[in-house]
Amino acid sequence: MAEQRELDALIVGAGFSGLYMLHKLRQDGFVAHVVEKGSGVGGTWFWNRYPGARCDVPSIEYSYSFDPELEKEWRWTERYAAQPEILRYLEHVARRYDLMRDITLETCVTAARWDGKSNRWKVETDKGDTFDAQFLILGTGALSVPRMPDIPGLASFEGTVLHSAQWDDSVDLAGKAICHFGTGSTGIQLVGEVAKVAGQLTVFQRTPNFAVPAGNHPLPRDYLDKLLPHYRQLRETARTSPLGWSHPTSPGSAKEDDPEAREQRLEQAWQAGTTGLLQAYEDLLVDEQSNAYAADFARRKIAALVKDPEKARKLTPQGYPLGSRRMCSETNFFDAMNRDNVALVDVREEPVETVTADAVVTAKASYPADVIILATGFDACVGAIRAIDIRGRDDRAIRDEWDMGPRAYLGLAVEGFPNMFTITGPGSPSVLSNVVVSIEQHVEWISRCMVDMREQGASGIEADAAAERAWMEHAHEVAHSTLFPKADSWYQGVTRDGRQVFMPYVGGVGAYRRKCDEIAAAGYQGFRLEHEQEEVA
Ligand code: NA7
Repeated sequence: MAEQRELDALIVGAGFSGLYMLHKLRQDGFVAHVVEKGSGVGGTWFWNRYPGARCDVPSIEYSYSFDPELEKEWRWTERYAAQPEILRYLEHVARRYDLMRDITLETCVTAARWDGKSNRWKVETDKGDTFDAQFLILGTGALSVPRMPDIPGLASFEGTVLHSAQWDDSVDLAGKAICHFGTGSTGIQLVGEVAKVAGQLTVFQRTPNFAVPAGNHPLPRDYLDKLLPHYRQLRETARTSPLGWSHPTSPGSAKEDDPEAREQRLEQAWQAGTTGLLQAYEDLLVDEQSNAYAADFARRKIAALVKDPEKARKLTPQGYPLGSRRMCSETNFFDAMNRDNVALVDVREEPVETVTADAVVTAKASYPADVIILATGFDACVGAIRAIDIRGRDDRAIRDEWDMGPRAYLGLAVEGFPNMFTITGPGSPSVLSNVVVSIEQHVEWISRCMVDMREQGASGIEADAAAERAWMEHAHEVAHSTLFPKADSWYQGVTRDGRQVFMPYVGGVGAYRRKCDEIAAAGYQGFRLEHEQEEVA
């Protein structure tokens, strides 16, 4: 039955963001409710159930820190948790804090309209529910709207099409002819698993990515017992660090080390797994020459890991700095490439002409397919927000407002959209950090803001246009002082007129937190607060 409710806050999404936001607001005495599209909680970890799905941030850090009791009772079994374990953890959190009674599942928020007369949001869902809320909080995730590629003829395919983020585990892949698109973090994990069961797997790659062995391993039973005395300190280190995790980046410059010492340090970092390589020297993401040393090292590793020189050539990234596109974490991707049942097609050299009822056809060959897998990514950072018809002051639509690239103050609030908060929105560290740390920081900042407003009798808060502009300029400047913008990547949004806009904030998690805290302590500098008797619009 359709619901109709008055709330302090309507939260969209029941992933890491929405679950903690609900818990925190309840603790602070607010009436909040979550609306979630999935049939269960978990967000990203609910949807991305493809074989091989795994986090590449250590599990003891990719977890909530807000409650030391929760930390004590959850034993992660692997250094990098796989999707089922993270989903179980989030389900446990939802039960432990009795969150489910305030979560509506299998429901999509379709529209939200700011009513300037009442200073409240009117929110609608696809099930006909209406919510009247003082605050609208978007915990919609940066990577939650799957991107479907524009492959000619795909609609005429008569086999099964699976997107990694909408996986159907009832599809049996054993012995099948499979054509797979996409070699980002997801594709690299998927290919490693699918290769083991497929009859024939053909991987269609557009841009090769740097991939480093994950170095995953089981955690011993007593791991947590040994960690507990230091866990709080480790969390504090993560909170104040540049990337949101405790492992520090090594000081020094790759170009200033002698070749032997450099090789040794890069080897050690490679062995540490995943993003360790990027933390081998502190200048790898700002200095082209230093970066080139590390990139060259990674290229030599690919040549050593992949037996067929032609495959190795195709898999070797060229033309962009290491780390300027998301570094991938691989477990058996390069092994898969060495298997006889795995072929690699570089679609830049051999473009796909069409998909037929049972094959993918290029100028050179026809590749049979029972199943097509699309690991083709997401409408990153903005997709899930733009999917909702959000109307702010004067009926302004966020879809149109962000046509020329997303704009937001601190990645938290948008001018023209009072009392709306975006958890890990564009302009905040979000995808360039341990996102759980960034989520906790945003949730705590938002709840503090709501408590402060309640105490001051304020009914509305809105980012000031000049403060928002200044923040975006600062974020742009910081991004352009690094090598990140030198690559085409999903970190960059594309505007209506074709410009690229770098979306996450690269200034560092710790520095960003300090800035947000200073702004709050200074009475929400850069925001306009409205008090009960005034009208916001
Ligand atoms: P990504 O990193 O966006 O990867 C998508 C991949 O799909 C990437 O290799 C794309 O190539 C490729 N792609 C997209 N369209 C096509 C077509 N038409 N043909 C061939 N290849 C195509 O998404 P992921 O899901 O892997 O990872 C997203 C994040 O989720 C990840 O970084 C983690 O943070 C979790 P392109 O690079 O665009 O040339």
